[in-house]
Amino acid sequence: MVKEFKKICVLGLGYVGLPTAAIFASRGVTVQGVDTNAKTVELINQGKVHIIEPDLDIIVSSSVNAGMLKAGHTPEPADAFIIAVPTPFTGANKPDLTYVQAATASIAPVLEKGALVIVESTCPVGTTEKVSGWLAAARKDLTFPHLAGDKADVQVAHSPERVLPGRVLLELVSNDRVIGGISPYCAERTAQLYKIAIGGKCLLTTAATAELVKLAENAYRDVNIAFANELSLIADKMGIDVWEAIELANHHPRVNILRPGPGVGGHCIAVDPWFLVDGAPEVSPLIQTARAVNDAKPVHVASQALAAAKFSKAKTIACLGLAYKADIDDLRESPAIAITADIAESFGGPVLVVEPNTQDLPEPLTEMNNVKLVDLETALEAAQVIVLLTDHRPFREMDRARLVGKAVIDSRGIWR
Ligand code: SAJ
Repeated sequence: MVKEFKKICVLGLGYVGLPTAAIFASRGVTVQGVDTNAKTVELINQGKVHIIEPDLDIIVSSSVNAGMLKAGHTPEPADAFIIAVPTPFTGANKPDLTYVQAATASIAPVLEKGALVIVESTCPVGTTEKVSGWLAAARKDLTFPHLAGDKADVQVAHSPERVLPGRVLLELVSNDRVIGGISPYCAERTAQLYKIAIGGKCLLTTAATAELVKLAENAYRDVNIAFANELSLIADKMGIDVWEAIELANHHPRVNILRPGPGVGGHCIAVDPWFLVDGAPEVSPLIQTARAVNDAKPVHVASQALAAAKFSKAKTIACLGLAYKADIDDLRESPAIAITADIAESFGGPVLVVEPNTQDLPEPLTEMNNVKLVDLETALEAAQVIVLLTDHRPFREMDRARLVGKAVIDSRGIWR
């Protein structure tokens, strides 16, 4: 008889794990969330959240209050385990699987026959098979699908998250899911679980294909953003408004150029293409070049700001926005931080930072004594150069007359 999913365990209560845990809990599944961060666990058990994401606070507090979601540090036995921990990259652009390995090790002792293990973390091709191997090495009393196929005691699959920060709860439920099993039954079983919570289609394939699909999606976006960023440099050189040019080009029925920006940030698009490159460095020149183009954009924006400050003999510069994109609090890999640090280092004078979604400056800005976090009003009052780095709502909606007489570097094209 097929085992029901009465209790699941979600490992990693971050931008993906916490919404996933809360959605399952809201659908009547008992959920244990596991995180290594004591503060995160404590906050969630109080029904509170540690990240800004629309409606997440409501669904977490109601699930915790209903007794369906509780957080802890060590996994308990469950019918399914969803691994949603970070997969960062090292300084040499190599994937770092330490967190996935630690999460796998933590569930091995509590695995029971019939359990399902899903890797949701974005990972290099071959990782899910490794997870199955690591579990097999730790539990000689159970069989695993990389050796036993459909007949294995434990099922292992990859189902990459594809949700867009800022729209996570909506996309979690409505996006189609790619589900890759180490064996076909692993994929079927995973689809049975997700169907409890999601309305999108479940598209079944192998674990390795699902891993490649996820990486391809983010590399595709990175390459397309690189095109827009390169175009912005070309247009700047020619004295042409890139935003107008793109708007006009996009009237063509088969052209859809993305938006140039200060560079690519976040934990996904700036990272995942490297996982593809790492797997096939000799045949991925386009993806590598796109990374280089996007990584060079922050240097360009910082030099534009410094040139404007020199030209206008500015005493104070304001940098608006630190998050990697609009209306979220995520600062990971944010080009805005690197740009602000570059400006502060070369300028020497006061650099006022406005970031409505954070209370504290992140490193390395904390160590720079000419950088200060202030409110929008103070920045607009004091600065002669305004550098727009993140298109947060308060910046989009502010009175543009406040910019008159100032040098403006609008890296997102919101004040045209
Ligand atoms: N960006 C531009 N120009 C654009 C679009 C984005 O400069 O036209 C920049 C943003 O400012 C940001 C970065 O790119 O710095 C990434 O932002 P994003 O909104 O494109 O993507 P993420 O990183 O927030 O989420 C992506 C999504 N992937 C795709 O759209 C293919 C999301 O669906 C994935 O689930 C997520 O990565 C992930 O977790 O992998």
